[in-house]
Amino acid sequence: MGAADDRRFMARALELSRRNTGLTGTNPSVGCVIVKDGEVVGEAVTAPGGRPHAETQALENAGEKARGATAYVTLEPCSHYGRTPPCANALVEAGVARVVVSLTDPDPRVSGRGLAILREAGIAVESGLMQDEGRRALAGYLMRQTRGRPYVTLKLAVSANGKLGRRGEEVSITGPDARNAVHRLRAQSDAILVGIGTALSDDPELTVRIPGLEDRSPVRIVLDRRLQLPPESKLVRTAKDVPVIVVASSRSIMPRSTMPDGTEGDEPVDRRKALEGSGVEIMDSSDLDVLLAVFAARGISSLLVEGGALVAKAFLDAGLVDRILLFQGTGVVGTGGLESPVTPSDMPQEFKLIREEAFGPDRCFEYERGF
Ligand code: AOF
Ligand code: ZN
Repeated sequence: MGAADDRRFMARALELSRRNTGLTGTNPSVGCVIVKDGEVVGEAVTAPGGRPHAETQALENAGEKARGATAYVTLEPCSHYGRTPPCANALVEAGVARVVVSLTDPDPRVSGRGLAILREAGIAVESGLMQDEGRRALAGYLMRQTRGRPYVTLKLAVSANGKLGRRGEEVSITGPDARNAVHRLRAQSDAILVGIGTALSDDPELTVRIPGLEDRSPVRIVLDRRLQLPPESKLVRTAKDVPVIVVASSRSIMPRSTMPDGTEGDEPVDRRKALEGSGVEIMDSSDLDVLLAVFAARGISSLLVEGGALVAKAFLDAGLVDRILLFQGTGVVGTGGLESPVTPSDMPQEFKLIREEAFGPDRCFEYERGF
């Protein structure tokens, strides 16, 4: 088997890995493919919840055929004792002849020891195949492990002339295919965040509404400095089903926002009680870095920032955006249109275009900043 076969099987392992993104908790969603004489004899992805790991399941599928086989794994097999013995030991015991991995595991309990166990047992080990794809597939896990914060995706929808809509009013920028893609994106995220401006003007529910994926709704977070989120909003009304966190702050994380009528609303005294009574959790924080560290500590590995312009700018200015998904519709927003902080023709140079996709008449541009 040559290099092209190695890539083909690793691509398959990566595809498996992406299937459970967002479902494995703080555990990475790893893909494993076991190949004997050019044929796949076992394959698996980390189970929802994080256990069992991919390799143990793939070895179980392969049975005796694993002897002398090659295992392709998107992450270095583990070397620590969890609910089961380490995957590295399981591969040794199964008599696998060669192991090809994409990435080494930054978990301090593993980090190189998994590969060492394999090598010491005389297994041929190669590491680093299709690393870029591997890093993308495991971005949330890697970011949380190495930086102590979630991997942040900023999603924006702009009109053909680069506007985000109008202040205080919901404007349809993209069509149903793009909206569907956004719902799939939500299903893969641990949490989704908007500013109070978006919450007030759009009254979004921020849940996943794709048949079969409804139970994958992420935690919903609103940056709401002065607790302006109305008790009758969809977010608050559904807070007992899907968690809502409102981030209040004594100092401003963002510039002041106003109610749609231009006032700043009532003082937040009783609103705190009302929100809490509806099942909303209130956190106090004035610093985005600290806030993201708290989210990571609570197990949030991937965060989708969905709007609006002020929040997007705050995250960009703080250097906290890892990926931008820019949907562009065909319509033009005329007078009163809100400027988008980034557009396809005005993108900070650290963000590189890695993908472009059509959703019906709309386009999606994906930009990534390496980490
Ligand atoms: C693997 N294969 O499929 C996954 C791995 O809580 P535990 O005991 O499951 O350990 C979590 C760690 O296991 C996680 O931080 C990462 O190092 C590794 N995940 N390893 O061999 C897998 N999901
Ligand atoms: Zn393992």
